[in-house]
Amino acid sequence: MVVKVHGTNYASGPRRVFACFYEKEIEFELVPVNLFSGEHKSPEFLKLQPFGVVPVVQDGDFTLYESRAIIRYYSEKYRSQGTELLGHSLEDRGLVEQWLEVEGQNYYPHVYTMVVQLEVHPLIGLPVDDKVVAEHEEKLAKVLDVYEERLSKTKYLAGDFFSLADLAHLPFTDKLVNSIGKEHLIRDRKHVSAWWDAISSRPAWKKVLQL
Ligand SMILES: N[C@@H](CCC(=O)N[C@@H](CS)C(=O)NCC(=O)O)C(=O)O
Repeated sequence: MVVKVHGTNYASGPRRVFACFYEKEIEFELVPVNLFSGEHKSPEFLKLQPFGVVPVVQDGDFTLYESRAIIRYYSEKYRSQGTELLGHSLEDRGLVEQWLEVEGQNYYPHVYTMVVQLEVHPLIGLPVDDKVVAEHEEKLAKVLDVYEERLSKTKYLAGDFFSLADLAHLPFTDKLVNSIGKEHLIRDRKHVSAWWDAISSRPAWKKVLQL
């Protein structure tokens, strides 16, 4: 059965799910949700996702939201199909989970705030608060120093294998590098830069960008 993904081809949460589905070779259908007209706040959509954000997936009778929960679920469900994204041992799995948490708790909040300021505010006619951008850039730089140290020892975050932890970083790192003019945060760090080149050149991610 084809999995329905309610979302958009340009939003980062749905893109995280598409990247996972392409890696795992899971067939899906994009059900477009118009964020600009506020379709995601409509009573009908709120029945699927009560917080009014995308993505949401519908797989037969099963409905799931939160992009990181979705990618964890499908990586487990289709463990033996497509790319193995959870590692091969329990310790690998522990490290995948650790770096998934780091993405969600330490990395994403700073990049998200910068994207809202530098990309979303100009789109909707709000001023950019340079002080907020600078504060989050400084905090993100410290987080990336930890990544640099880690990636000087292993090719990918959880070890020498590509995993869900790396994949989870794709949509917002793409924003950093290609949309909001903060590529230097990645390029100034030799190992982070090589890691970004390795993960962003994967065919699955290239397909997401072409969606
Ligand atoms: N933690 C949620 C975040 C979802 C989220 O913020 N989605 C954005 C698009 S990437 C959205 O729907 N924004 C519309 C809004 O906040 O009104 C997830 O990862 O699924």
